[in-house]
Amino acid sequence: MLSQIESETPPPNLAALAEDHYFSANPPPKDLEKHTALAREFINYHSAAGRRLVLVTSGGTTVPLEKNTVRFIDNFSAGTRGATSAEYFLEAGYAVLFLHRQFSLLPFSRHYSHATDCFLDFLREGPNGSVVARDEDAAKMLHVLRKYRDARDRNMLLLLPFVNISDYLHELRSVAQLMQPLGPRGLLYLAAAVSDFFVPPDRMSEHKIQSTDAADAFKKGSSSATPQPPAVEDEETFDNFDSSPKVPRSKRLVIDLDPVPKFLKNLVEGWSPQGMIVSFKLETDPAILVHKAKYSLDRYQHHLVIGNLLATRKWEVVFVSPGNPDRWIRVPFRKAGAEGDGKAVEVEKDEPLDPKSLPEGEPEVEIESLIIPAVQDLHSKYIQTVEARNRS
Ligand code: 9Z3
Repeated sequence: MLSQIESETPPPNLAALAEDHYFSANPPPKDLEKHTALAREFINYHSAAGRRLVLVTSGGTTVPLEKNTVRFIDNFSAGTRGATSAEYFLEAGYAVLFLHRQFSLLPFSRHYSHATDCFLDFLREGPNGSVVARDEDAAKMLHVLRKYRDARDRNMLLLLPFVNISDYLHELRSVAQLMQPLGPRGLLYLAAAVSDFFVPPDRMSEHKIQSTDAADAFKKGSSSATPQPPAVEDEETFDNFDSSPKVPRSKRLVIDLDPVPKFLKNLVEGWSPQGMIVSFKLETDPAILVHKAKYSLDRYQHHLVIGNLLATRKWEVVFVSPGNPDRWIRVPFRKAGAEGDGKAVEVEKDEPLDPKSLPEGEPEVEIESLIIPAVQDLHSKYIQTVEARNRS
């Protein structure tokens, strides 16, 4: 009898358990409520207008090593993909909720906030103590400013920042859940470079991790004690220039990271069951990119994986989606060392390009200007399919 009851009990939903555990153990960001209120208003406004809305995630996520964070692990992402994509989504008529790493690139202002030219370089002093754009920059700046103002004035762009991995996941879950009234008109475009590993709160130091034990005697209560160097230092040769094995174990910082739970399944099945979900897959090894993209699609059963390689991400991406052949999207370029009239050409090839065949510097065309119309196309088909299914 007991075994019959047991066999009738549904198996525990592991994804839901992992979600409950993660979100109760990792505290929400302090602005979550404020952000949620802004997102709700923005989403409901566009939902009522029957407009398409895209959540674009952008930039890296930090992994704090201390609760009072002095040190953290970070990644390379500047948010170029996300910020640039947001502009092309606006161009295509989407309302854009831009969930981005604080201080990473933003749509429109990205044209003036990159590392090589400081924004002050674009300005000069005008008549009567005014500040104006430099003559050579004025036309482009006016164009960008008008687009930015138009997006803001028409309430088409909402910017919400996050910093660390746990803030990102809390914000993503809340916003995705709020997007449900949009049905299939909601699009989730997950371009943020999300950390795969983190320090769980129960193993995280409350305060700055100490590099010496100078504070130990003080903390044990003998505040009058003069800190003494540890005896072990006398016995071991300590040489900063030659670590292992000469650096004593007690002097090293060994970081033990747990895997960040993969919440794409929860996103697809629970948080945003009707929205179209586009994830990105980043690799550095060309040999595994397509395989990893397909694996992700198969595992999470969402709608599109856009694969890209670190070295060539501004030149090519590959679309992997169910029921469609893999589709490489490339910006046209002049092949390094190629003969002929030197005109930019589109290379058709079903595998990654050799980075050595690419010209130096940045492409002339932003690849997002090709990615977004292709995503929009798939989104239109997705909306038709879901609406037809809902009608029948
Ligand atoms: C990407 O692959 C983005 O395209 C980049 C953009 C991060 C490469 P930048 O900010 O770079 O323009 O400099 N994003 C997603 C990477 C990611 O973390 N994907 C997860 C994974 O690969 C899955 S959601 O496991």
